[in-house]
Amino acid sequence: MRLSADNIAALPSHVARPSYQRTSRGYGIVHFGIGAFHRAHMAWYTDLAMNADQQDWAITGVSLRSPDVAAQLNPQDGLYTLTEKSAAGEATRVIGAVRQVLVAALDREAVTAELAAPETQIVSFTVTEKGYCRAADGSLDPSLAGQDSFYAFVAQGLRLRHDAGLSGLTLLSCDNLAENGRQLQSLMTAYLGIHDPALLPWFETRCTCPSTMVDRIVPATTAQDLAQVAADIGLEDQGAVMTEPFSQWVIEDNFAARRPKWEKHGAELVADVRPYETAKLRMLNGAHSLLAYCGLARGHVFVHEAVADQTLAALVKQLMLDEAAPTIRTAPGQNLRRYAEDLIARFANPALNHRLIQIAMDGSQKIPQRWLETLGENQRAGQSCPAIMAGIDAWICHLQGSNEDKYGPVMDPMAEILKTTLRPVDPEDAVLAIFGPAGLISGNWFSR
Ligand code: CS2
Repeated sequence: MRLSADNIAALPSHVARPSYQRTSRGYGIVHFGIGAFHRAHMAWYTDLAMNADQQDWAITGVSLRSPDVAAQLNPQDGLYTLTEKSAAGEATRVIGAVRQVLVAALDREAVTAELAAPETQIVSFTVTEKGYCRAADGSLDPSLAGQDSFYAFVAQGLRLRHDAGLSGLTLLSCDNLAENGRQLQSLMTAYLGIHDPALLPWFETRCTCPSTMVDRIVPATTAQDLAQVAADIGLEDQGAVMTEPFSQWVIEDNFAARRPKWEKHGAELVADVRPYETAKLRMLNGAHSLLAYCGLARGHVFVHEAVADQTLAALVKQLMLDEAAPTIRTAPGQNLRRYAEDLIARFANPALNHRLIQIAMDGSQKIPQRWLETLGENQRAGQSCPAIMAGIDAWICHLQGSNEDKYGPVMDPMAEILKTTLRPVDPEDAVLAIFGPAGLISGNWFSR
């Protein structure tokens, strides 16, 4: 039997659950990209807020194309379990904040109607780096941002809100991009400039795009995880997510309309997200990608195995402390040495089974903000970055198929072009060929 509103009361007592009356709460958020990360992060914070005193913040999740999450959650009335795992044990909680999942490709009108509903205040995104449809230089690529992209839905929803005299929306990016809010604002502006220029003044004055730093490690759920959850809760839960106890969310305090009081539940509202976001991208995500490519090259499968390898642990510390940290302008009280120690401890979590191959995907989209900004800043200061260069070397081997026997084809929107461009080359030449001023991806990393 599947978990649902009808049987939630019968769950074993160790499973925490929403204490609020779900059906009496209204909707307030539309979220694009309702994968495991959103369910373990923003939906979890929102559920905690609703469990306390925050009222009408139920989430409509949207998948752009895949019907999978809708099939997992809709028969369960949007309910799913979140299990926090560490060496100390496990804790499971049912999350009630998500109430429905729409598949945009199948139900265009319903998605637009949710965006245009008077009660909607926030439209948020975890669409991954490639979901922003950016060209090589980071600007909007109109050939990628078509009618099936989130831009088209949001533009239509905003147009309807404008015409109905409703409030603007907060567009909240929760993806691992540098200054994700600022990027979203300029990409959305570019989209409207092409498709609905008359809406631009309203968008600029009534909508906001705060930047956020999001952090929680959420490995893809496996069949074994689902079997364990079923055994633990006595019901089948196809939407279950696994994560670590740690979570962090730093949000620029710049909302167009109302918002839940997430800060009462651990989120930090700040004037400037950049110091946190830069540290997170360059240190956590930078180290993750290094562990992924170098770890796969050394035969490891999981992050905790790779970080237990002394050679890799030394390389990761070198990247974080010698290469990335000197490039980060910290906020008062931010201690990068302690941050690095905490990250190593999180990576070592033996209960998560976070696969290196999951992190290795989409390198072309991740590497600029994870490694290249560090590399560029060090180059300008006359410093070399041996750890990052080792990572690039391992990435090139990965692109050339070194892990394909074990894991199948390279997953990257640029896999083909990178594979053919990168016949065995020196890492420095490769960086220039891919990311240099006339490179395949963004230029100017080294002259900025
Ligand atoms: C990871 C991130 O898959 C990846 O590329 O580096 O998803 C990472 O686990 C999160 O950003 C942690 O907050």
